[in-house]
Amino acid sequence: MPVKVVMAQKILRANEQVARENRERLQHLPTVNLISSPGAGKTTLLEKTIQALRGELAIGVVEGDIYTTRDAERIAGQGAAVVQVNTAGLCHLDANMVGRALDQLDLDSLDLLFIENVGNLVCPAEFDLGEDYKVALLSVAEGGDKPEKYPLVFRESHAVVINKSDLLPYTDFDMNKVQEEIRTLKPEILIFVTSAATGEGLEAWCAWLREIVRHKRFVTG
Ligand SMILES: Nc1nc2c(ncn2[C@@H]2O[C@H](COP(=O)(O)OP(=O)(O)OP(=O)(O)O)[C@@H](O)[C@H]2O)c(=O)[nH]1
Ligand SMILES: [Mg+2]
Repeated sequence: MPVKVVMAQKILRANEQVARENRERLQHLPTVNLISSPGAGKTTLLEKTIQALRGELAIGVVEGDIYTTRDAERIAGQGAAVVQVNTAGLCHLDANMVGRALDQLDLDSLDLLFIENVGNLVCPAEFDLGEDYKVALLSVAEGGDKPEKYPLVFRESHAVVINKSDLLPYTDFDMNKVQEEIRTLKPEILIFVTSAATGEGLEAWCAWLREIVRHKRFVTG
């Protein structure tokens, strides 16, 4: 129906304007937008990342959730600055919601900002929030067909974290094949293989985070 298409374009155009304003506000703060299906391990990875970088990088988190504050409580439990955004039924964060969350954070006191998007592999990929990097998380327990079935999020992402590697022996997830399929969608994408449960692969992930912090400091002075 043509009316629906026009509405969607209007919504996305309005979002782009606010995303630009967010990007301006975040010009000195590297920002990573984490996107995955529900339960792939976004919050657990964030908890482990905050622990690993404690004393080194001041991390803030904007927590997107449809209704609850459970993830924000987990992040606050790690001592990081956190703002909860409840989307009240919406399946993704938009730039306006993130802008209001930024009002609640002391951006100058942070070295790195994460946005945990609402658990959903489809809608969040469409919305620019003003972040520097989208990172898609895929857990081995979800099945290896997800990159081909939900290509947009992988094409839009700078990096992919394949999480729950500790569960590989119990699944039919073919690590080489899935990585090939991801690289077919986006050849230059970075791929990290992690277990947020055991800590496997977190060093390489944290090394990349240190790198993007250094890079933005270098670029923006
Ligand atoms: N075995 C294993 N379990 C994990 C791993 N990472 C997360 N989990 C578990 O997976 C479940 C979901 O993890 P969360 O971190 O809450 O996932 P999420 O992506 O934040 O979920 P939503 O916010 O609901 O979308 C929890 O029971 C975690 O303990 C992992 O690497 N290995
Ligand atoms: Mg979560």
